[in-house]
Amino acid sequence: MPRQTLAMAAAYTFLVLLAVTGAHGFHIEEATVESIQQGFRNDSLTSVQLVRFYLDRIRGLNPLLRAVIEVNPDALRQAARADAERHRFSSVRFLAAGAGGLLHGVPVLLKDNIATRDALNTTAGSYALLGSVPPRDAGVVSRLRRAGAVVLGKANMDEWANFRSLPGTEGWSARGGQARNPYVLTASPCGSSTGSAIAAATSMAAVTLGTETDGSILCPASLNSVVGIKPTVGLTSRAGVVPVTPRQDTVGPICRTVTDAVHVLDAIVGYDALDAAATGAASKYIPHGGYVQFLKKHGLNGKRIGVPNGFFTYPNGTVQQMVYQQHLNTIREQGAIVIENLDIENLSVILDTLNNGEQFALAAEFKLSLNTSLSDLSYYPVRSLADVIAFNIAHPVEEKLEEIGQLIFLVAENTTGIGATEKAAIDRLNKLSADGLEKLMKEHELDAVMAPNNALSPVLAIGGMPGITVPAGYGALGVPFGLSFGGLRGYEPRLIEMAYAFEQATKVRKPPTFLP
Ligand SMILES: *[C@@H]1O[C@H](CO)[C@@H](O)[C@H](O)[C@H]1NC(C)=O
Ligand SMILES: *[C@@H]1O[C@H](CO)[C@@H](O)[C@H](O)[C@H]1NC(C)=O
Ligand SMILES: *[C@@H]1O[C@H](CO)[C@@H](O)[C@H](O)[C@H]1NC(C)=O
Ligand SMILES: *[C@@H]1O[C@H](CO)[C@@H](O)[C@H](O)[C@H]1NC(C)=O
Ligand SMILES: *[C@@H]1O[C@H](CO)[C@@H](O)[C@H](O)[C@H]1NC(C)=O
Ligand SMILES: CC(=O)N[C@H]1CO[C@H](CO)[C@@H](O)[C@@H]1O
Repeated sequence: MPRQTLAMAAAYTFLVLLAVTGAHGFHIEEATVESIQQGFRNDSLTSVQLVRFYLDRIRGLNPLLRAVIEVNPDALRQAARADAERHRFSSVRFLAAGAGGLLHGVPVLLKDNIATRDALNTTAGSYALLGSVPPRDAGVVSRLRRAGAVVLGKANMDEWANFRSLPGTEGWSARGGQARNPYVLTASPCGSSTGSAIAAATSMAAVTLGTETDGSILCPASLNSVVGIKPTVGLTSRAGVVPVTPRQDTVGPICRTVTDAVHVLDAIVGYDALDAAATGAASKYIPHGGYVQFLKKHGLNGKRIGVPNGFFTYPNGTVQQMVYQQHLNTIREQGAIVIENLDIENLSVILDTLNNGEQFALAAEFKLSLNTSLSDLSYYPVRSLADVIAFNIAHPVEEKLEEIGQLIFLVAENTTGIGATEKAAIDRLNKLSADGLEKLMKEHELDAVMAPNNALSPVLAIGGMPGITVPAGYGALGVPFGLSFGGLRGYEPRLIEMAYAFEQATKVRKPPTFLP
C-alpha cells in the first residue's frame, strides 16, 4: 500500500474506534466553547478529559494530516489545575476573581510562530529556530493563560509564514511536513496558518490561533471550512510572534464557529507594552463589554454590503457561482442592502503584490523585524537573516533547499533598511489603500465588502484592515470554500454581526470528509 493509503486506513480505523470507545458522557468532537463550559458546570466533562481526547485525536489523525508540530507535555497538568481551580471556588467568587472566563480549562492550539515560554519550541516550522528560547510568552499567549486556557501545542504552518521562497510552501514546513486538507486530501490546505485551520476543522483542538500578513488566516480557514478572524492590525499584540512586518502582521482565531472565534478574540485583544504603538493605537476600537454582544441573529438587517467587481468571477453553472448567488439572496432576505458592481480603484495593482511594492516593502521590513525579534530571544541558534540563510544552506535535505529555495530570504538579505525607495513603496501602498477600499467604503457608506475565500486579503493587508471568513459551501469535488466580509479598521463589531447572522442563516459547515 502507498504510504498515504496506509495512513488513511489507519486514520479511518482510529475514527471508528474513537466513536465506539468514546467513553465520555459529553460528546467532545465538534464541541463549542459554550457547550464545553456547560459540560464543566454540570460535571459531565473535565478539562483533563478534553485534553486527553484532543491528544488522542492528534495521535490518530496527525500522521495523515500533519496539522500539529508539537504537543505540550504540560497540557494535562494545566488541565488538572484548571479543573481544581473550578472546584475550589464557588462560581460567583470564581468569576469575581477574574478567572472563570469562557476559555478557562479550554485547550488552545497555537501556530508555531507564536512564542511560548515552556517546554514547547517556537520555530515557524523551521529547524533554524529549533532550540531558541523566548524570554517570555507572546502577548496573546499571556492573555490566554490569564484566561485559564490550556496550551495544547503548536500547529504546523507554511514555513516562515510562506516568506522564504516563491512560489511558496502551502502547508509545508521542515519540522511539520506536508499538511493535508481533511476534506479532500489531495487539495491544497492553503496557508500559512494551515495546521491551525486543519486542527480546528478536525477537532484536534477546541480552538486555535493563526497569524496573517496577507491571507494567512482567511485562506486556510476558507479552504478547511472553518471560521477565521483577521483582526485590525494592532487589535492583538504581535509581541513574541515571529514577524514578517509590524505594518501588516496580526494574530487571530481560527475556530469551527463564529461564536467560538469571538470568545477567543475577546480573550486576546488589548494593549501590550511590548507592541505599544500598534496596540495603543488600536485599543480605541475595542468595545466596552467585548465582542460577544455582536453575536446577533439579525445582524445582517440594515447592513450596507458592497460586492466589488473582480472577485465573484466563477463561470455560470459552477457550484461556486450558484451557491454564492444563493448566499447573496439569503443575505438580502436577512435585510441587508447589497450593492453590486462597485469598483475598488486600482484593484489590479493592489492584487499584484509582486509588482506593486508590497513584496518589496515586506522584504526590507522582514529583515529588520526578524533581526529585532531574534535579538530579543534569551537563547538564539541564529542571530540574523544571514544566519538563517546559512543554516538552510548547511541543512539542504531537512530544509528542502533544492526544491523550495529561499529566494525571498535572499532578496530580503540584500535590503539595507527602510531607505527612500522603501519609504516611497510604503507610501504608495498606503495611498492605494486610501484611494481604494477606504474611499469606496466611505463613499457608499458600506458596513462591509464581500468576496470569496481570501480574495480580499491583499486589499485588507495594505490597510491593516480586518476580515472574517465563514464556511460557504463545498465545490464539485468536495473542496470547501468560504465567504469573507472585510471592513475598515475597527469594524470588527459589525463584521461579527454580519458573519454570525450569515452563519446562523446558512449553517453550511459540516465536519471533514477525508476524501482521497
Ligand atoms: C451537560 O451539558 C452538556 C453540554 O450542554 C450536555 O450535552 C449534557 O447533556 C449535560 N449533562 C447533564 C447531565 O446535564
Ligand atoms: C523541542 O525541541 C527539542 C529539540 O531541540 C526536543 O527535544 C523537545 O522535545 C521539543 N519539545 C517538544 C514539546 O516537543
Ligand atoms: C450568466 O448568467 C447571467 C444570468 O442568467 C447572464 O446575464 C450572463 O450573461 C451569463 N454569463 C455568461 C458568461 O454566460
Ligand atoms: C540586528 O540587531 C542587532 C541588535 O539589535 C544590531 O546590533 C544589528 O546591527 C542588527 N543587524 C541588522 C542587519 O539590522
Ligand atoms: C543580491 O545582491 C547581489 C549583489 O548586488 C546580487 O548579485 C544578487 O543577485 C542579489 N540577490 C538577489 C536575490 O536579489
Ligand atoms: C498607484 C497607482 O497605480 N495609481 C493609479 C490608480 O489609478 C489611476 C487611474 O485610475 C492612476 O492614475 C494611478 O496612477
